[in-house]
Amino acid sequence: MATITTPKKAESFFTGNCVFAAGAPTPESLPRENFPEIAFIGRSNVGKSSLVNALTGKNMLARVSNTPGRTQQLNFFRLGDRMMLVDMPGYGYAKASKTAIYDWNCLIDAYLKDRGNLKRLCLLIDARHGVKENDREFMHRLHVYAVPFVVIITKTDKIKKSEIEAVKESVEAEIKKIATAWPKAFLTSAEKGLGIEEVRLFLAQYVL
Ligand SMILES: Nc1nc2c(ncn2[C@@H]2O[C@H](COP(=O)(O)OP(=O)(O)OP(=O)(O)O)[C@@H](O)[C@H]2O)c(=O)[nH]1
Ligand SMILES: [Mg+2]
Repeated sequence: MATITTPKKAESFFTGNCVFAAGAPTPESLPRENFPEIAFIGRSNVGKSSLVNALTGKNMLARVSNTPGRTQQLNFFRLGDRMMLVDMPGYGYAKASKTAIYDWNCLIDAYLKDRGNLKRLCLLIDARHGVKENDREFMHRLHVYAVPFVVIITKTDKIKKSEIEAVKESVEAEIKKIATAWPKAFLTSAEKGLGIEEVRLFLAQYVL
């Protein structure tokens, strides 16, 4: 099996030609293409769309917003003919209606339960907030559905340098209880470009 071992190669792997391929607001509209997929999920406003942009080096690819709950469908971005990156709608948006939460659950379940080409799910955690109860519930769901996932801590530029390691340790203490979680969490800042190389190197191995 080929491997990507240098940041330069991982960068060119992620930053090549990338296009919006499909948006899926309902289970029926999930695209049937069979490219290897990497998906991004987490609480509303955690920085999913920003991370997709940072990984691909394209600021305007996924829509970033100050308004939580902005991404409301699964957005599929195709990188050449290598893989898809999937920007998912977040959970925990305080103003979401009951119907919207029900629809979200149906869509997310449909995707997670039956996606043989999903190579790795990235679960994002905001460095300022750590793991919240709805993150725990979501991790439990991933465990039940046997979905392998990796935790990526976002917005590390928003906390003091001295606090970063403690956040990582507390997140890792949570995920080591879950069999389908990668035991180490990644520290990133999409804003400052921190940790992006490491995440690219890690993810590339699952799509080759
Ligand atoms: N300081 C800082 N701000 C960030 C970072 N990543 C994202 N943000 C900001 O956080 C806000 C939300 O970012 P998004 O990428 O839209 O978050 P999201 O998880 O896709 O949000 P929804 O789609 O609404 O669930 C925006 O104002 C971003 O500019 C980061 O690493 N550092
Ligand atoms: Mg988004």
